[in-house]
Amino acid sequence: MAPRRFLITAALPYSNGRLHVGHIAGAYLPSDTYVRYLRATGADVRFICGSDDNGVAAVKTAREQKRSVEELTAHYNQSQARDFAGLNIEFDIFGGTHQPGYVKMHEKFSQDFFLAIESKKLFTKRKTKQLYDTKVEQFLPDRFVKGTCPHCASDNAFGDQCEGCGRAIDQLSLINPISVMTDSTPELRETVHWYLRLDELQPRLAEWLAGKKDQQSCGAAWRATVLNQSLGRMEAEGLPERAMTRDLTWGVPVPLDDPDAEGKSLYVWFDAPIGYVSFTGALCEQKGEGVDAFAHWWKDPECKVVHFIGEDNIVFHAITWPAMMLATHDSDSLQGVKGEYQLPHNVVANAFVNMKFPGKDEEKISKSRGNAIWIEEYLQTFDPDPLRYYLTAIAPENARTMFELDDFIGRNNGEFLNAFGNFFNRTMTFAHKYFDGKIPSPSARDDTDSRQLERRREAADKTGAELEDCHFKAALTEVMALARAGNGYFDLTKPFLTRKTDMEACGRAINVCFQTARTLTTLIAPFLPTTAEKCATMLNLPDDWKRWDKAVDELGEGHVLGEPVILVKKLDAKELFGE
Ligand code: B3M
Ligand code: ZN
Repeated sequence: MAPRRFLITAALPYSNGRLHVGHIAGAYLPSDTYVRYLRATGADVRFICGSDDNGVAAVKTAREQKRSVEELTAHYNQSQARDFAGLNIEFDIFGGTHQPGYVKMHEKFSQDFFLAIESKKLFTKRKTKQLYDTKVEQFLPDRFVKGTCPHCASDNAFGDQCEGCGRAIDQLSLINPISVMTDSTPELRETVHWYLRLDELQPRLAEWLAGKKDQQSCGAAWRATVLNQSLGRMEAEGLPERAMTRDLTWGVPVPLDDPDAEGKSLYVWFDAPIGYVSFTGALCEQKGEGVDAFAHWWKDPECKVVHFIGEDNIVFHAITWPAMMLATHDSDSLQGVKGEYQLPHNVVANAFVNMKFPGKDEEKISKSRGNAIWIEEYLQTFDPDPLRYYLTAIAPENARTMFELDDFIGRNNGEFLNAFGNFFNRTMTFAHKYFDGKIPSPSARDDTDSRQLERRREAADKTGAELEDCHFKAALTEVMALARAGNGYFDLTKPFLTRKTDMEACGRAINVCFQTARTLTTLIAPFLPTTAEKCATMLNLPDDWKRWDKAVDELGEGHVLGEPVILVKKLDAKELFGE
């Protein structure tokens, strides 16, 4: 049987800033964990990411910092790539929609996509009025205008989206619009844009989304927040057409031989998701398969496409992007037939993580408040795994959660070190002291032993089932429960006493502890790859130790162990914040 096939994407970070813990908790850590797990089950997976360079935000930041947009986006593209590597978030490719080496292919994919939709007559070209800043003589697309949200009255609304309620915004509906370039009140001028016929596509999109409510396999039913923000809103408010072009010279040029298209680019939310596809093409080329091999991942119903994103990206991944793909189809299939772009199997969105520092209130992570923990700074002092552990333990899968400094330290020292680290530590120490660094004989196991061994299988099954459904927090809880059960078994069988009275019973217990440790090594690997490597080296496991179906294999009597190392270090809050 052919292995299961997945194309996994993590939201393309805007290349106008550094990454903080909130970004990692949102899209990157869960996707990396999922990919590691899928590979452990033998699936064929490609994991795609890269920077989103064509945004208006980059133009704005470059302008503020008086550098070219090319220079700014290249700088952050590289800094983000370093942060991901430092956290062991291992994409198969980290491209960039405007980076040298990618931009040409990306433009081609984006323009072809635009033309495919145009040929299906699913764009309307229309004259419209748009806000214009007379001081800089420029139209003000998207985030270049700020104002009050017409839906929720938040003052934190931009010309594309409201930060308060997350709704997509038509800039002309903003109350009291202000140009962010000059802080002046813009005037209305006429321009021309191409609008995607979301209204026309709505009935099929709604039917497709409704089917996601009771999806059964991998990723199971879609998360409620994703369905609410897509299907729910669509049913409540209907879908208006949306402009897919901008008056902006930075970005992918509109590929039409039409004087009205001059000086215009594709909307960043049009080209950004196509980045997933163009980077797949670039990866195929790098692997010597040729660009066209991208279709094996994108245009084949046998491959499942899963997008990992933060909550503010839901509308674009669950409505706009599927609508774009549908708009290119010849068939009337809801999903796409072979040879057509396949709509996402799942869109996995996390909520935000707020920050809470000792003696301060919980607040949203923000650069201006200076309350972010930057990955670059974190990695100067710490290993990746304490952060990976904590961000999974507090994963904001259904609602916002809080990154609390004391809790971060406490969970590492009190929970991970105590349960997981100590179990390995005491088991290894025992074997080296009393059994010559080898696995002792299982001799005749009793019920307690069998129950503990059975417990391993249950843990592997439950952890796997939770991971299949993208319940990462629950999956980690299962792994930790097995570590605690291992400690419970150790305490109950008391090898530290039996070693003086009954060496056979002592060896039997230590043997079962090692079988448990072996299982824990495979189960923790998707979450904490560095820790798992250390475990595997200590246990001297065969090369295929990551395979999920090997997780409950037993280590034989006499198996030679590696040297014990410290698995989990005690952390001190002062190291991170120098209080
Ligand atoms: N650049 C994400 C953001 O809001 C946006 C994602 C694009 S994914 C195609 O940071
Ligand atoms: Zn709002």
